[in-house]
Amino acid sequence: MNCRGKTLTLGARTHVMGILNVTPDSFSDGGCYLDVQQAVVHAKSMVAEGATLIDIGGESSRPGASPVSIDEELARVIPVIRAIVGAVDVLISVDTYKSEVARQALEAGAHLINDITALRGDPAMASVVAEMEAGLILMHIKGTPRTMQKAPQYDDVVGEVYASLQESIQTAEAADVAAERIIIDPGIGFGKTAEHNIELLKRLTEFRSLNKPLLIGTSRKSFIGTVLGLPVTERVEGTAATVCWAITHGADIVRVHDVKANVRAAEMTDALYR
Ligand code: 8Y4
Repeated sequence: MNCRGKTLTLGARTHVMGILNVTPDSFSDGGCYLDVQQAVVHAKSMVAEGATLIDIGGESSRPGASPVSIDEELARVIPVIRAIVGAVDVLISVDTYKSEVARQALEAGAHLINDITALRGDPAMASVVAEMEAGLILMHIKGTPRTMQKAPQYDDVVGEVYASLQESIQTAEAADVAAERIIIDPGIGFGKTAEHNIELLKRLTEFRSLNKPLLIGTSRKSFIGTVLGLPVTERVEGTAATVCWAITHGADIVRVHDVKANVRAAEMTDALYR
């Protein structure tokens, strides 16, 4: 897969995407030198631990989180992208559903857009990604980050997520996003109960017939806390178990906070499975 001139080789190994926190200190709206330097240090350390992609996000996608303005998101994310593109030699994805943030992020050197609305958040997103020849992650969400965990219900969670992703793929390709630059993601934790998340993972192989690379994000999520009865700080091993499972059921990329532990788990699983 080629994203803005940079190649990601899929199939031979699992790729680990490291999550970069870009939450500015409470007295600034982003771009502060110390915040940017801290982000660069974190990105470099994740690359040293084996991450081959870095996901940069300027708006919290956590349950109940409120949206931030375009200007605030740009102020947080653009200085960090510029600094990281010059500091590490891996793919940079930007977690945004806003087309103007996406355009400026790609101009600043990012390679792909991680759209947690799968093109349902901003009607201009697909054309920006197409024009810029960027990669596109289409993630399923039921509702919005603010509303998604208010008693989500499905008749058939796998069927509904599959159909929704299929529609988003059609939207992307109709807007001339290259078919080979699209990655799909069932959106673990986004408008799903613990039981829904577990069913999606049990039946993960069913997503293979969409014929797109598959990304899975389970890292530290609450369904792991529900199963193990552990707080967010104690979910590394539970996360690693889901990473191994996801790899053996079709995942190409895993999005994680704890890069070192999950790269080790992924490399070992690749040696057994691939
Ligand atoms: C602790 C800290 C516990 C953070 C949970 C969380 C995904 C994603 C997120 C995902 C894709 C998160 C932006 C949620 N999850 N993008 N983003 N796939 N593509 N929660 O699963 O990390 S944020």
